[in-house]
Amino acid sequence: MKFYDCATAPSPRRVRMFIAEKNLDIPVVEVDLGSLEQHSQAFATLNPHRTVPVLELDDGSILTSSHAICRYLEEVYPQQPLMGRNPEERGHIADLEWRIEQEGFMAVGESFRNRARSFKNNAVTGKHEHAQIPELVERGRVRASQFMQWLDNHLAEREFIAGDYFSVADITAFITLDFAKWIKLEAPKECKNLHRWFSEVAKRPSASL
Ligand SMILES: N[C@@H](CCC(=O)N[C@@H](CS)C(=O)NCC(=O)O)C(=O)O
Repeated sequence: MKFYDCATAPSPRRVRMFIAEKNLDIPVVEVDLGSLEQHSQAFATLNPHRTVPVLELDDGSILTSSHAICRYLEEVYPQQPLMGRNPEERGHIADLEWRIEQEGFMAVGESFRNRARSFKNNAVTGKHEHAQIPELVERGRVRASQFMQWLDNHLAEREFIAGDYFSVADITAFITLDFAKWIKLEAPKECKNLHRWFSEVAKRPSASL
């Protein structure tokens, strides 16, 4: 197995945290998005979607999205489960992660990619050019703020996002809040539950990766 990572990007970080929480040792290949290595012939041949993370399996096939990679690793290494211990937990965690990804991560990404000059004609990942839409910069920020308010309320009655145990939903939300700093967005001080939860997750060794 080989994990194609990028130390500076949020989606691979999600997988990095997941791998660390499970104490797995998977060989890493660093991909330099800064020098646009994702568009090199070698990388585009491996992953035509031109994104990281990628997990290359021992049979040579690849997985190209963080959710699928985590799902696969959870199946192969069921110890220290992060995606639920029974069908109910698995269902709730999948539901929560979908919301965090759609309403948090995608909102931040939309705001970031439609503003940063380096993405002028690449507002969407991949080989096709897409112009930025300036209106999405503010809309993404508003959506991300609304997401933070929702998460703060959600955490009022829970230690972690899925309940009293750490799960992949915490990983996805944690990297989303750090990603939000790229658009200079932080949770308001009044979001006390969110701050309490964030500093708890930040203490985990996996959070420093
Ligand atoms: N849904 C995918 C998103 C992957 C993705 O967009 N990765 C970004 C880094 S966070 C990337 O590779 N970007 C390449 C580019 O901007 O050209 C996942 O969660 O793995």
